[in-house]
Amino acid sequence: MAEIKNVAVIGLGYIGLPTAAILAANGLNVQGVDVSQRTVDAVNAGQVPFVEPDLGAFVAGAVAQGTLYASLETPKADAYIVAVPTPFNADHTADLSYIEAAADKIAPQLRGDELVILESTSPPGATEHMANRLLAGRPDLSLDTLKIAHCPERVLPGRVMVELVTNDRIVGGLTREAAEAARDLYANFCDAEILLTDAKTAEMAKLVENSYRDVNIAFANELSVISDKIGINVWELIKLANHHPRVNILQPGPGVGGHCIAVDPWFIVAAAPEEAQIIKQARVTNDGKPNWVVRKIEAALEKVGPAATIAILGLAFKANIDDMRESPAIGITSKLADEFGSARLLAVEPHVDALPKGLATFDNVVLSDLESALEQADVVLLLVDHDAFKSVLPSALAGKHVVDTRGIWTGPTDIELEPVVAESSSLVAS
Ligand code: SAJ
Repeated sequence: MAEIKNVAVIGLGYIGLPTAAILAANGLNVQGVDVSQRTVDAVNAGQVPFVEPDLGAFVAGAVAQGTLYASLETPKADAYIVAVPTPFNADHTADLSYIEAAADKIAPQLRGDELVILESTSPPGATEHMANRLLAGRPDLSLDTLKIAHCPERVLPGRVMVELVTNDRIVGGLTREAAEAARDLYANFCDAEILLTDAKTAEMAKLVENSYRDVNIAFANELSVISDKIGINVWELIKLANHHPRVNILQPGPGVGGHCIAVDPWFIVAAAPEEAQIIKQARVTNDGKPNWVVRKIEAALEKVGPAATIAILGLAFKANIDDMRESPAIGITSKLADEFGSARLLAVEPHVDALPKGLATFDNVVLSDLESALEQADVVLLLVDHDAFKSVLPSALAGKHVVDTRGIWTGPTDIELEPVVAESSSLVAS
């Protein structure tokens, strides 16, 4: 195949746009494609429609240089990178309709020797499914010349522009030639190892990485529920256990959010429902944690009365970002608003200036600033460990009922031991 000069990136979201921008910054001609006119216009104006450090400078630079251009239409190109959403259906199976739609637009543009990469996190077999869809649209072509590969993204939101360069990558080809062509394309910007395998193993590797984290967070969440029941501080417990050279327990929280870890394990469960027992239980455990938090607030309201004011600190799915997708904090807040109609909920989220749609419909929820929420609250519920909350003084919490789901105020502490009565004489052999 001739050298790749023109790349089309389909889907200009959290992964597609950074990938398009970094390829363009490394000398390739990149056309970004999106179904949203708003996204296309923003990119062509050199702007980024969401928050991601350093991405703005990459996009503005590439657009100004003329190496990045966005449009609604899928062009002819030497290589295609498909980075569209793969949400799950109500039964937890993957919805591949966005991948199918992208393939249907690519097929008519193919000459026959292009590289087509699926980057979207996908269930095992999705790359083959995309290939079949392309070939159904173009029965005149075949995998003898067309190169199809899967190259899952592994970047952490908030560090995308760094991790695109520094993270090792896995490339799975439907053929060896496809894997090698994809490796050469990613080598334009990736300084780390690029490891070749087959497409299904690459699909599973991505799902397994996120499931590994989900299972380990579930272990921490289970420990937090057990510790609460037997009356010990879970953060102190984990800190101590992690002193063992081969133990590294993660941190409990109010549940697992984001668009990856709370979603991807279900693709494995759907592929092997009988076999994926631990992976499925981890999802159930983590999805059950928000309800446990709601019950903690119910217990607090039994003490302070139903007409209490509750300060809810944090709505994002994790610390120091504005992303609320699949955030357990949103689910917990709406459940509280729904179940405890006489309570007043003051939601504090320093990274946004309006309540998300799901919460704006409740009369008893308002967005508040930290100081006034703490001042008025009878109950303080900490859901996200934003830096802004770490400096809250103990005096601001005095006399209030505190539920700290992230352990930023309540642990790990230096536990006060019972004073040891020095009966030393009896221990010394006389
Ligand atoms: N969480 C805990 N306790 C912990 C760690 C995380 O409760 O000890 C919670 C967070 O609060 C959050 C959720 O888990 O609600 C997920 O956060 P995260 O920081 O673990 O992960 P994401 O979703 O931001 O990004 C993950 C990353 N995957 C892994 O670390 C294996 C990232 O590398 C992937 O690229 C990304 O998913 C993705 O796109 O798949």
